[in-house]
Amino acid sequence: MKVQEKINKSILEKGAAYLVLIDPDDISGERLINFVRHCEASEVDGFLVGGSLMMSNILDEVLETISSATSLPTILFPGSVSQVSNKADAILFISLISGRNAEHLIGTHVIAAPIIKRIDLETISTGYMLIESGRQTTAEYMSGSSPIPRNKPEIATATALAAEYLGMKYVYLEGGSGAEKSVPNEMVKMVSSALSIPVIVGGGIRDSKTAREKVENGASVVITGNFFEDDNNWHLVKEFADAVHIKETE
Ligand code: 1GP
Repeated sequence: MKVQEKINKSILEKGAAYLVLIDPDDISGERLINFVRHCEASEVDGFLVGGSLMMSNILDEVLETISSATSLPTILFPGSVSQVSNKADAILFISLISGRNAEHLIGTHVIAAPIIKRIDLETISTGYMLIESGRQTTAEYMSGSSPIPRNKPEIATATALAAEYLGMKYVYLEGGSGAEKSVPNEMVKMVSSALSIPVIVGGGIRDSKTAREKVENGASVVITGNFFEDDNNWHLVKEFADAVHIKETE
């Protein structure tokens, strides 16, 4: 089964899917093995791997480590073309549709496409939208684009609709890793109600209540990253998964 089908199956059966973002700069080796096993036991649906600023050159190694420890899918979440790897199960083929920077809309994609074809990697076309979240995030700075104002859900909705009409498979509302504030519930609600494709929400989600609110407002996929970089929080992975899997806990 393709990765996209697996995610859609989780959405259908559990109400929403919960993916954990792994930044290869932050975790590797035995600690990574323990973490992914713990996530699988806690009913996480898969892993995003990547980041807007990757300092180390260990992407392949990290992907191999994850695959050796779990059968959950690994999905590249690339901050740049150098983050394409045949060790992943799929790649979120993201176009930064909230910005007007041509490189991030289509430029880097042209460079990556032949590589993806050659390694026969599943692509999941995703409209990626940065949403203002308090202070400036790494994704905003690195992409040289300004986010959609958090009090303008109608701009987010129009942008997301355009993504759907362009044939994209998902829309990702991104507060940015470590965001001060998560994407506003009203925006999640307006965008999700207008769309027939799944809406992914991530950035600045640090408690299960917030994760649940995103699903209650229409999110089909919730992503967390930073929060579980601290081992002291690992015991809460199951609580987050349960909060996102709304059909199983209602
Ligand atoms: C970042 O949406 C993801 O791209 C996750 O954000 O690290 O803030 O959980 P956090």
